[in-house]
Amino acid sequence: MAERIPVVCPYCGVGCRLYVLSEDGYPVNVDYADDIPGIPNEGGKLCPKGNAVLEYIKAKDRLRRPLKAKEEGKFVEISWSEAIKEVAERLGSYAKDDPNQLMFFGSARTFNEPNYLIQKLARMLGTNNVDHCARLCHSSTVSGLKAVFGAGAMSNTYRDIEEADCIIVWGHNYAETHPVGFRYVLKAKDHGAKLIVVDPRRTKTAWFADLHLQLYPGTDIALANAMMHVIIRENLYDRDFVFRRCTGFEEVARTVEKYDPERVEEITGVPAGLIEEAATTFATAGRGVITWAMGLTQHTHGHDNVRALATLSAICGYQGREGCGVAPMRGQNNVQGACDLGVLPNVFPGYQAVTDEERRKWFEGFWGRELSGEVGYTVMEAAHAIEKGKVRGYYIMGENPVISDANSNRLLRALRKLDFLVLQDIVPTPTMEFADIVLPAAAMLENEGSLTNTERRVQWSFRAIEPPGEARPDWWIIGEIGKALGFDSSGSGGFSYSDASDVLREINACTPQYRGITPERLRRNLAGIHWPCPSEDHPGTRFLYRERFLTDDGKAHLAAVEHRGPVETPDEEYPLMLTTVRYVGQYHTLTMTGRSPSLMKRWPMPYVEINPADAAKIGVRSGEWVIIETRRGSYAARARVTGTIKEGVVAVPWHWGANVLTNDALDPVAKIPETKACACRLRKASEEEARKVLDSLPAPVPGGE
Ligand SMILES: Nc1nc2c(c(=O)[nH]1)N[C@H]1C(S)=C(S)[C@@H](COP(=O)(O)OP(=O)(O)OC[C@H]3O[C@@H](n4cnc5c(=O)[nH]c(N)nc54)[C@H](O)[C@@H]3O)O[C@H]1N2
Ligand SMILES: Nc1nc2c(c(=O)[nH]1)N[C@H]1C(S)=C(S)[C@@H](COP(=O)(O)OP(=O)(O)OC[C@H]3O[C@@H](n4cnc5c(=O)[nH]c(N)nc54)[C@H](O)[C@@H]3O)O[C@H]1N2
Ligand code: SF4
Ligand SMILES: [Mo]
Repeated sequence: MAERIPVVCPYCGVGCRLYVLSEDGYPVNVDYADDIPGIPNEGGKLCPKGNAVLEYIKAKDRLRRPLKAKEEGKFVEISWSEAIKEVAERLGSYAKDDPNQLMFFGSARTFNEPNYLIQKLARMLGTNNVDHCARLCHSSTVSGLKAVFGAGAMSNTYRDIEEADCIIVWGHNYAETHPVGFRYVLKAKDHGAKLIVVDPRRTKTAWFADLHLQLYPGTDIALANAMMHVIIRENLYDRDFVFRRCTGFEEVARTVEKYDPERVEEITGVPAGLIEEAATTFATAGRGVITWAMGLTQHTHGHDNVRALATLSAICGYQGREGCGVAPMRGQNNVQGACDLGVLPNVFPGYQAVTDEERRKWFEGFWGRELSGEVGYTVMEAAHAIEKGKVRGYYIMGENPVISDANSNRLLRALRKLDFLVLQDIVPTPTMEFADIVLPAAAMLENEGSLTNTERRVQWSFRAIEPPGEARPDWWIIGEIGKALGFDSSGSGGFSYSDASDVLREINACTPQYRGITPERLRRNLAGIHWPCPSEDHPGTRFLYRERFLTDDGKAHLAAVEHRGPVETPDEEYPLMLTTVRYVGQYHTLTMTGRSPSLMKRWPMPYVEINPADAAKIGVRSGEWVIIETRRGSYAARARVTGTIKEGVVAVPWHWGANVLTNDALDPVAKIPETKACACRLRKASEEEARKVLDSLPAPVPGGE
């Protein structure tokens, strides 16, 4: 008789629950969690990726034993004790010389507990050089929302989306990238809510929209300012809320005055009448939510983009009550948790600044070590620091930068210069080619721990099956390295833990938002608990800012921001604007969905979306090959000629390696690269030419099925 073990889906930030049917540690099937009330995926619904979770788990090429490189890309198996000893010795020797030569990457793909431990390890070694993929994702949200509201997370939950009267989905292909979460939008529509979508493409999400604002990439601030212009001009803003709970309104009003819809139509390509209608619909709805994702954040002005939307939400008074709020939809299954637990170069767990002397002293007492107060490198800064010889050792737990970082040709050159790379993953990846030591991790379903979904909801996922070979839980691996480095005391100053629950108890003790979220409570309550949860008898928090914002003075700091476009705009040489997107059935760098036969069958390859007018100029038809070129690299894919994309814009999914094309220019505050807008050119190609381009690039699924 198979056991039904409750787990959390290992893919996206919706955090769907499902059961794994397990027989003696071997997975026989998945089952819907339709009998657990209150979970994010009501009724147990799953998307195609959730349904296919057992396929990658069983991949034949899973990592089973620690490996050591003999020469670049060739490995021999070694024992765990040899691997741990070597890693600890190397990390220790860099740390002795200068700890800032080291860079640590946490993982939004694994539990809270190992993420807590990796930042603790980095900090105890003396560096704040620790970051993770949130930098390529929602770092603009974290910094932008912190500036306006005092906290970087979703202010509400799915229930508020369902209860809203108007929802703006901004730069977010919600229906494809958070498919089960999109049900809450559809339920809101059932009770009459209006849906406004802001996207250069007519996406699956836009099919459901009442209004689709098809803007030109990188013009979001102009559009948001024009909407605020209309709302203020027509007196539709919430005077009382603005007066009582916000600062900075006058400057916003002055700034948006010049963004009249006619002028903004010229910048954005969105008809002025549509801008007026969207502004009026949103401001008069009564209860409004704005969701956003990568179309908004991945710009050199991502921080300002986010501040503009937060300001739009606040002037309408859409904060601190039911059916309202801002919902930046977090992408990875545990990216919220990795941020919460301090896998960021500027904060300890619970967003406590490393530069705040009092907080630093507290952690020095807690971990029993002197800690650095210098803000560390972000993901992209670390890659650039390798070029200058400043960073020499990388510890990567569960990231695949060779495919996911912007401007990958530049990254490849940097990685060749790196002295020492440890990679902790569940399968071989293109990044492994550069590794000196590879540590095999148990995958999510083979492991237990807590993770935090996009709604700040912390859930426990149980161990359902046996890991392959000698693969070990991520928390165990970091713990062994910590002990081998001599951090072996049994209290909070060491790395001696008996299980993941033990680590979570330490998190409870140092992370105010997680104080009451104990392993015992999570194991009992399968629907999870939303942080902040200050004590064990606290039920958790559905929405933030009921009475005050989390800024120093308790007010929302409205932001007046000016439009500025992407750093690279089309010109004669590169006449088109390129953006990069996702498919519902593929996930990121393909390490998991690329090993899922059912998903590969339905979503087998990338297509370049081209507007018919642009396609006609190069004489290309759907299905034919094109080569895309930017100032940084070349890529090839088959064309999909479609009127759903704006003229002058082309879109390509980045899952298969399109980051050779993208721009690694950074937002000055969020340090996010501009992966959603750069100049490109296209030409029609023969299959042979196209294959030649692709063969020169790292293959996303080495030796996969
Ligand atoms: N199936 C699937 N689901 C996923 C993922 C996945 O890889 N596959 N990844 C997860 C992760 S980590 C994340 S962060 C989320 C991302 O989720 P999304 O952000 O929804 O995903 P994207 O397709 O990258 O981008 C969203 C939209 O932004 C639009 N866009 C491009 N440029 C601009 C612009 O300048 N302005 C505006 N307003 N829109 C623009 C694109 O046309 C696209 O439709 O998805 C999560 N869910
Ligand atoms: N051009 C372009 N580039 C982008 C984006 C874009 O929209 N356009 N989006 C960006 C965004 S939003 C994100 S979030 C990043 C994602 O960038 P990455 O995080 O680098 O991408 P993933 O494929 O999710 O890589 C995670 C790695 O973790 C491994 N893994 C999975 N489970 C576990 C586990 O339990 N333990 C361990 N140790 N490893 C595990 C996987 O096999 C994989 O190698 O990419 C960014 N890159
Ligand atoms: S919506 Fe996200 S969490 Fe839910 S099944 Fe799909 S990938 Fe998994
Ligand atoms: Mo992401």
